[in-house]
Amino acid sequence: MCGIVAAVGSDNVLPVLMEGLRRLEYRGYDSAGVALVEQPGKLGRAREVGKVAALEQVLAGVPLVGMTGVAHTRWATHGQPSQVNAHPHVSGRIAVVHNGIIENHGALRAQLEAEGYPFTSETDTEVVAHLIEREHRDGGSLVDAVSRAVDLLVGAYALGVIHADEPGRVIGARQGSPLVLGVGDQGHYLGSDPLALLPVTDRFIYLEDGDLVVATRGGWEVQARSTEGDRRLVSRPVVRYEHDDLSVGKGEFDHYMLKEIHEQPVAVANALEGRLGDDKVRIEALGPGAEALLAATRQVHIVACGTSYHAGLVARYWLEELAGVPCQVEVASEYRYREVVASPGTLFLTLSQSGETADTLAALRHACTRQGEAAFIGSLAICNVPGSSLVRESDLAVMTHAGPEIGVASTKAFTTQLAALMLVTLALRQVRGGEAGLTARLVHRLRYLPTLLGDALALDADIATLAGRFLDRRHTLFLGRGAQMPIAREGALKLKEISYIHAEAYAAGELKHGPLALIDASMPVVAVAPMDGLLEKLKSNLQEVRARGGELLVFADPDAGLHAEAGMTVVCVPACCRYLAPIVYALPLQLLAYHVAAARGTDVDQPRNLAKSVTVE
Ligand code: HGA
Repeated sequence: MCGIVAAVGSDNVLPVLMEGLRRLEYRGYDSAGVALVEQPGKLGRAREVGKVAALEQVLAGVPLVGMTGVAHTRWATHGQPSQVNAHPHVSGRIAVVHNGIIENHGALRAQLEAEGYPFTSETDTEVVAHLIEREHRDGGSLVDAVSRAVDLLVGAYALGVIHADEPGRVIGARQGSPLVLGVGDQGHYLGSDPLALLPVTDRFIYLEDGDLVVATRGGWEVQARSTEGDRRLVSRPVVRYEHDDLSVGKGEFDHYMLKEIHEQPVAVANALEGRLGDDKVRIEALGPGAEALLAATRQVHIVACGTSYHAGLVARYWLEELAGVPCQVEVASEYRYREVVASPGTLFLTLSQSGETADTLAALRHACTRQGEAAFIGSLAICNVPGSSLVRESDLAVMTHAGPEIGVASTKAFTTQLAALMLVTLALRQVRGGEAGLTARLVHRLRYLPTLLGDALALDADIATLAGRFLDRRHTLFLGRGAQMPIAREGALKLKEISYIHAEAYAAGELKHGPLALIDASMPVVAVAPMDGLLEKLKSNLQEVRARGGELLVFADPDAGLHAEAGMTVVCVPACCRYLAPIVYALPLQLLAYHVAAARGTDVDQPRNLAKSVTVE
């Protein structure tokens, strides 16, 4: 999703800005731009559609030099991807970059047009540039003008603002979209993600909603809105970033996604590290207050988006069966606008790779406002990014330790979320006095899980061969039952997001209630068939497909009694216990999606129209 980088230093900051943009490329975007104060009174700007490399080419012809600047990668929400819509947007001698959505942009635009401001783009962002210009026109400080301007905005924003007459000063503002201040020795920086700034600093201030920041070469100050509504200087902690740098590259792999698929044994081992005792989960290792929070839990609401939502759907099966805790799972974009009824003792559990997913954060805040009703006892976030908004705003955060995930299509973030959810499930089972024998067996199997995942990855070459069958297909159906149904959904999501082949997933028992009508020889059907109590039911569903000429690709347990026959290909997945099977079976489906997409020649790591870290609603 959109990325912001801004810098003020004692040397030309263009290289810092461009490196920052390159580091944000993995999030997906459609255009890029940069603006610098070249000399007092003079702004230089370059914008280009497409990749950062295209912007670099423009800059090679017309180099910009300056010690103060803002830069942006845009993922269009308002107005098509085009040069005129790319950020920075300029009004007078002010340049602005923006992440988020200004919801009242229509009314503000009409007002500003009536006042004579000429609009050159279709974006919501341009109103922000003109508003700041209007508020600054009659003098006063730039930060006060930004403050007055943002008070007029409804919606979400992270902003970076520079003024041609104020070299040596960058203003930032945050409301609902992430923004950090990087504290460096050679200058100060703004970034929508600390990863963008790691070459120049590992010290960050995570700005809070309502904050304004003024960064200069030698210092910074943060203003927060007080309860009386005015702004006051506040002190925010400087936090050292303790995460691997993403500059590790793709290594021997063609794409980050394939690398991340293959990192899963290590990533899941890291997610489990230090959290398993001899026969139990070490609840204290889940974080301070975990035991008390889980002991008070009578029900769980899981809220997430996309792949994380699928992890939540798997967890519902675990939580109800293994911990006896009622659980509901919902996509955050619906939950946040619903009058949710929660029974007393409800734990609000969110899942997000980045911890900045706008809908999930809004759902958390929505649930927090309802804590007054005493139904919600607290919030637990399962997240991959330390210091992210979700982590900071939740009562308890269980980190997944997956390491930076660069591919837009989530893989290792998903399986590490599942590992963390299994830990939370077993912890709940323990505090509720669940039978200890099964807990101990599952703890032992969790220790063995990374090895099992390594065995599943050995299917890579076979799956690459099978992928050829999907290349010219337009539709695919994925089937699963029980806790594998969300895995089928995740398999379909992976395939559609990176190969652009339409894929749907169904609980196999639902076939006869509609989707069976789609089945013919041109519709491949992918099924997941581990050893569980629903295997025989699933086999009957597969027969229903075969009877209609559907072509089956089944990922099955070696002892499932499923064998290759005309119209059915069976790929044996390493034998595993039914509770952990969703984690193991996720891998072959990821590999299938990857190889189909790679063979179709799509942009696997940055699929069209999609973005990582979905910071807009
Ligand atoms: N609304 C702005 C910025 C979009 C954004 O933040 N995307 O992640 C635009 O459309 O330019």
